[in-house]
Amino acid sequence: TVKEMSGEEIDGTHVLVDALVNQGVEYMFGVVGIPVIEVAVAAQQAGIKYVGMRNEQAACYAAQAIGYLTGKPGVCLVVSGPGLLHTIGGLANAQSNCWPVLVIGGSSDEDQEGMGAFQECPQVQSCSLYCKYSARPPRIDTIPYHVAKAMKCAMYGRPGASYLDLPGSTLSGRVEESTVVQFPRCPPLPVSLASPDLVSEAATLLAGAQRPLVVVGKGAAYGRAEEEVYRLVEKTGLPFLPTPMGKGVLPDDHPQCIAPARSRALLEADVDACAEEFHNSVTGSVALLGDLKMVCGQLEKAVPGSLFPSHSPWWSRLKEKAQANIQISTKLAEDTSLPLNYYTVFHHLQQLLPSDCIIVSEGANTMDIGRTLLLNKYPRHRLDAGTFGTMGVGLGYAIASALWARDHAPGKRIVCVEGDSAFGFSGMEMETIYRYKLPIIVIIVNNNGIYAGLDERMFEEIQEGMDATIATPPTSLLPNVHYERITAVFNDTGYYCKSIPELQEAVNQALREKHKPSLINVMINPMAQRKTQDFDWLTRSKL
Ligand code: TPP
Repeated sequence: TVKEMSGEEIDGTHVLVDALVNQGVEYMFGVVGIPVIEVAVAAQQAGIKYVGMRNEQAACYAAQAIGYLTGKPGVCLVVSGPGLLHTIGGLANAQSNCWPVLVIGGSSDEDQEGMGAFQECPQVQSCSLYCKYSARPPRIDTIPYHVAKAMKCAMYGRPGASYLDLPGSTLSGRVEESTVVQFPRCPPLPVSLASPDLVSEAATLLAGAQRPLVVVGKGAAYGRAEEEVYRLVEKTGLPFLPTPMGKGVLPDDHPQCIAPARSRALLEADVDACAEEFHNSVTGSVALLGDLKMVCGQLEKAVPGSLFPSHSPWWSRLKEKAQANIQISTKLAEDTSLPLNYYTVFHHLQQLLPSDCIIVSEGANTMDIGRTLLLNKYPRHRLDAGTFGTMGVGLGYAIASALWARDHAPGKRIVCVEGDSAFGFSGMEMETIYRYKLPIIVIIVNNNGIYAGLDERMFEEIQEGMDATIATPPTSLLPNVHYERITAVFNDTGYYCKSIPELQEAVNQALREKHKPSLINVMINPMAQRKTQDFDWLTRSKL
């Protein structure tokens, strides 16, 4: 632990770091400056793993991904004013995903408040909209209390974000060490069962349902309920549909996984189980509130076995649609003509990637089509734009995943599949990845634009003799950008692929290089599209 500073005194920085260690914080991500440099240094000295990032937003994404993977918040450490404001997107994303995170912001000295202090900003108020708990410890000796409370708020109930504001004067101020009382580590989350009457009611409802569906969300992954969900699904024979990050709670290739008929299943289902929110869009008949592990166990005991044998009409209807959809994407995937399309690229990536890799993904088409073709076998092995649909999360999530894998699952690979626009939001984190030698494979699916772009010839024609700001489509990015050459500034070589054999060689080589990052730039047809969707109601605005 941390030593006292001089004689009987200790400064606010070390009280803070002691409290973080005491609460079991393992990872800290941040961008340092006044007044938090000393916090990062003291944290490292105390054994907290510190990762210096290039932007606070990405640092906040990384810290919350650690929260998702471990159940314990990662810390994001930032400076006052703009540093803190850059984390707001991250805080909102964590709240939306229900992932625990603790942001710690330095702030201007208290005795200068209201006098135009350096980077002065109403930080506690700014964060309070996007946090479960946002506070400034009023005195050094109260820091441990507020750290304990911030950690508890991030983890208990519905997980989310906490913010603690530490003025420079508090961090550098000193108190007698004997006046500081450390708070005990936050006990594990209390869990509850659902009401037994409601469980029986739900079991009866399920037994009488015509078109039931289990929706497996990322809450099941976060709550480590994989075994209980598995037993419930296996016993009942119910079809299940994973949400994007619920993929892998049960393996995607499980015979009851109905993801290929996702739209039909959602459209026609009459009973949902394991839904995260009650009565939000449709008033549910029975709502079971409790810890998912416990409630699935209760429900499994209450329902009869083999409720939905595979020859029931509902199963036949879902399977027929799943078969048809698989056929369409297989046909698209077989088309290896150049330039490549999304389906061909993802079909081959699926063949090449190890089944236990963590897949991080963002983009629009890249993420949506990738989700259907890149299969997950294990829980918490897919991290993507999530509930809030946030672009820019990918590299931060990949960095957190790589650290987690290094410490808890050595040898596991992290593959970050990015749209070219999505990559741009946090692209400079490639330097972070190289600095910490994280063996992440970043694959950019490059279509020269947001959703779709233009080829070089069309782009030149459109801009010719025109004001570029009037002529260039807002969805366009510069065609044929060699993103792989970014690696040259880190003294490395990336991969530029236009065909499947080139992609295969690049991915295989990147997988062989187990101790270094790789960046693969795959060019696809700028006009490549998703297959047409039967039901637009899933994406259509209700207003
Ligand atoms: N800004 C943020 C922070 N989040 C967003 N979701 C958007 C903007 C709007 N948006 C949605 S997807 C996307 C953008 C900018 C990028 C899509 O392009 P790309 O990543 O290249 O993937 P593609 O669809 O081309 O495969």
